[in-house]
Amino acid sequence: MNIYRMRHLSILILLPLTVAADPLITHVDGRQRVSLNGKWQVIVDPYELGYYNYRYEPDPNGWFKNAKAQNRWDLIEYSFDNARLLQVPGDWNSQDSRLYYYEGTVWYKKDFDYDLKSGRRLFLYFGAANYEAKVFLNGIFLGEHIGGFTPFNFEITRLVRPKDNFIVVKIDNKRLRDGVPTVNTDWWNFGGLTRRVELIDVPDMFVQDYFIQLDKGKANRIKGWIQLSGGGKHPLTLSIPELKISTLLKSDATGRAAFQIEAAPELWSPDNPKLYRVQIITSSETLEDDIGFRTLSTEGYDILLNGKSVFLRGICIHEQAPRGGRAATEEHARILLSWAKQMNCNFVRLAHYPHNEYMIRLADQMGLMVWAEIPVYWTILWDNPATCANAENQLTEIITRDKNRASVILWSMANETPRVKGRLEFIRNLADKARSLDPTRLLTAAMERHYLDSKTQMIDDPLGDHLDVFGCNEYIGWYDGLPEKCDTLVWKMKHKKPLIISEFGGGALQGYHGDALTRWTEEYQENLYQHQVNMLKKIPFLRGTTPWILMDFQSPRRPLTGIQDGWNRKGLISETGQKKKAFWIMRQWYNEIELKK
Ligand code: GCB
Repeated sequence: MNIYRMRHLSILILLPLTVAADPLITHVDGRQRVSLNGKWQVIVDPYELGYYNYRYEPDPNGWFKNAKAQNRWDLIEYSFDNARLLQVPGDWNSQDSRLYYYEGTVWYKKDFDYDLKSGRRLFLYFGAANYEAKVFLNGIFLGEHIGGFTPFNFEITRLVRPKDNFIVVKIDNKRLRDGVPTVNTDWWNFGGLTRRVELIDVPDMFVQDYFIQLDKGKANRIKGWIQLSGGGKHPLTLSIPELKISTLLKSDATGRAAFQIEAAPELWSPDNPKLYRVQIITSSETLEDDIGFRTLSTEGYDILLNGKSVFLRGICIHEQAPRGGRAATEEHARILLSWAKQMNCNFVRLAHYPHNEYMIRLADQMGLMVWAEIPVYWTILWDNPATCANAENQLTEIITRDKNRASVILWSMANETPRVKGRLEFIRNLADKARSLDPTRLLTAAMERHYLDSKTQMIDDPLGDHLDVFGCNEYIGWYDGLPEKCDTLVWKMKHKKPLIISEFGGGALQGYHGDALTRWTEEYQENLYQHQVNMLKKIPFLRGTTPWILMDFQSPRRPLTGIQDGWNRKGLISETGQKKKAFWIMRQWYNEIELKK
């Protein structure tokens, strides 16, 4: 493959070229692996001194060489041995107060030994690194990855040695106008190795990836494919013991085995989050995963889960850890999703980018449906082909990672994008890509409450033509009038498609009390939610809501003065875990909806 040739070339000329990651290995938890989490040595490098020389050309003796002085007179201006330590997974901003608002390059280094047995291959896997990562092993460039929220891996079979390996990663979280997201967002741009790092040890021929779900709309047919690494015709077995399925398959010349199997699984739903142990057995390994089966479709205004209309009792969630920093651990995921359960949710919108795989796995187990999203947020450079390719790549990576999770019901293409030239083509291209990779899920985007014209006051966005579900953000009572405005509105939609109010809400500082007209008090927020709920109850085609947002989150758009103090205060729960009054309004409404089911 040309990637290998390019890598070889880059070793020869010693200058890092652009090299993409190797095809993603999915379901890393099911593999033989060794964690590289823990303390990494880091050097902060705002001028990218470790990468460019003084003519701003890539330096073949950059810091990825991990050079050490051999003599007293050697001039080497950096040393990982004397560097600071940071915890991985974790962002750098929340771990060192000097880096609180730092955006730029940080070099990470970790040593390891590894005894790779013959007949095995080794991959270096990153759950995510925000935003651009250049990865080196033993001084040699492996490749780079762009995009802060999706996994990537590099094969290191031929480069790894039994002792004294060192990985160096240059991570740069500078915001870029042509990036995805772009420079302007309402969340903090946490930098670093924000998710786990692992060595994945697989046999020569291994199960690269698989898609095992119910056929679209068919509750009695499991359909999909298994992809082996490399091509070639090999026998393999797909087995689901509990369903008494054991099907012999054979891969084709490309290493892919497509199948469809008649079956009658118990269906996954929030009330019954049933998962089946699925086994893929080849001559060299048995890979096991827990997979749920359910159908999804829309009919007019309805979202049908397993053929029945469902109301999505949801909440938006940022990947924000309580008390600060990027949520990085399974424990963080459990805390956030348990709060959603306490509110009686059956649905979560994981805004505004792909969240940690822990979230999706737990949602599968806890019975929470998921809206998964990519950071095509606000004012992306719609006409820039590289921006488009970047968004498409992030979408592909997240669908690749999560396509076997029953909890994921919606892929969201974008959030609050302006109706400008190029935007429609950009997002339509993403929707086409999503459908080609995964024909089973519904597609949506969070749009806005724009009227077709002021006379009819009919809500419209041409983007809705290309999606299955219409997501609409609105801030009536906060940015848009006072809470009473909710009482005066009549909702009309051009699209006869299910509507989700994908955001509404307002800010409150937990513990700050006053009357219902005083901004930032819990009482204002509570009153706003009361008016919102009364309005929402009257929208006949509403099929779900995800208020903004579960917990307060860090955002540089929220001035470091007084109440907000660097935090978006629209959470129903404070960053210290205290519930605000509005939390109980939502809980009560969701209880009522559930009782009426
Ligand atoms: C929005 C955005 C969200 C913001 C929120 C706010 O419409 O989608 O990312 O954080 O408003 O609080 O203003």
